[in-house]
Amino acid sequence: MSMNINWYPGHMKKTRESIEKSLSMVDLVLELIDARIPYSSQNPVIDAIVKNKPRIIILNKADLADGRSNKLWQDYFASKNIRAILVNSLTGKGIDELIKAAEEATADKMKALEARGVKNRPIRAMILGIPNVGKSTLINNLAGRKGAKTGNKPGITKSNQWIKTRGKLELLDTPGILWPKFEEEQVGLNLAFTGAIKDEILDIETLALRFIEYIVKDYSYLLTKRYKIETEGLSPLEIMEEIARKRGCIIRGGEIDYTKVANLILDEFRKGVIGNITLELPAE
Ligand SMILES: Nc1nc2c(ncn2[C@@H]2O[C@H](COP(=O)(O)OP(=O)(O)OP(=O)(O)O)[C@@H](O)[C@H]2O)c(=O)[nH]1
Ligand SMILES: [Mg+2]
Repeated sequence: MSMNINWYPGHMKKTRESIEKSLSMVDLVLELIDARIPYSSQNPVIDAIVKNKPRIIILNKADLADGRSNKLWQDYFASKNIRAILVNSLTGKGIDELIKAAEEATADKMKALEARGVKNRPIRAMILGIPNVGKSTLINNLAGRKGAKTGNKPGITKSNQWIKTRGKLELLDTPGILWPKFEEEQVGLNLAFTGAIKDEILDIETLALRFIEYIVKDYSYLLTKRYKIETEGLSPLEIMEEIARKRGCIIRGGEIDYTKVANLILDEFRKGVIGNITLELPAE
């Protein structure tokens, strides 16, 4: 498998420099990752970029992931002294907790500022994450109706604007788009399964097959429930063909429409209708 990696190396240095510039203006980093693939959706150099700045991990799309796995990932990050909050950016679930965590993470700094006479300074934060992880959705939800830009603030680079949100949080209006990992094959697959990378790393039929092969291990009951099929003893290809028959993905002459069924399966996974699925756990 080869992913289209040509884009990244050329842009990585520039991207990193521009993020580092923005970072110098914020008190806190909100690192968005996808709760279904927390490892694969985490940028490899995030530690080096963020350094010692307070940071909160947002396990976004938690509504699509497996509840038990969400807890395991929270525990895992807690063991590394990083707070991870479960968020659904579409509904706003978890955002109150996020705001509270942001206040706690910056409390010392705010106290120090107050001691110097700076009162009620907003908490300035920036969102970082790979493409499609939900950065814009989160910003919109945090901003609510107050989404209008607040204009330039004196002393801050003119091109950057701040968005007021609930609580004392203010967000830099441009999130930092990090590049995804692309060295490991499983990571590439996970990113493709969830739709995070649009690059055609595999044809859609093979991708769907790899997906079935993977989820049948832990989530065969969800396939049974959704598609009313038995998976016991069937190969991934046979499972795909069963689903195709159940769902009418058949072309004239009674043959399986592999493209159609592959799209259907991946689409239903991405929408969460197959069920709550997490594709990787901390130990792996
Ligand atoms: N179910 C669910 N879907 C979400 C959530 N957050 C975002 N989405 C969906 O994920 C997709 C990508 O969201 P965006 O907010 O555009 O992601 P982004 O990180 O801004 O993407 P880029 O601007 O391309 O880097 C959209 O279809 C959103 O509706 C979430 O918490 N739950
Ligand atoms: Mg966006």
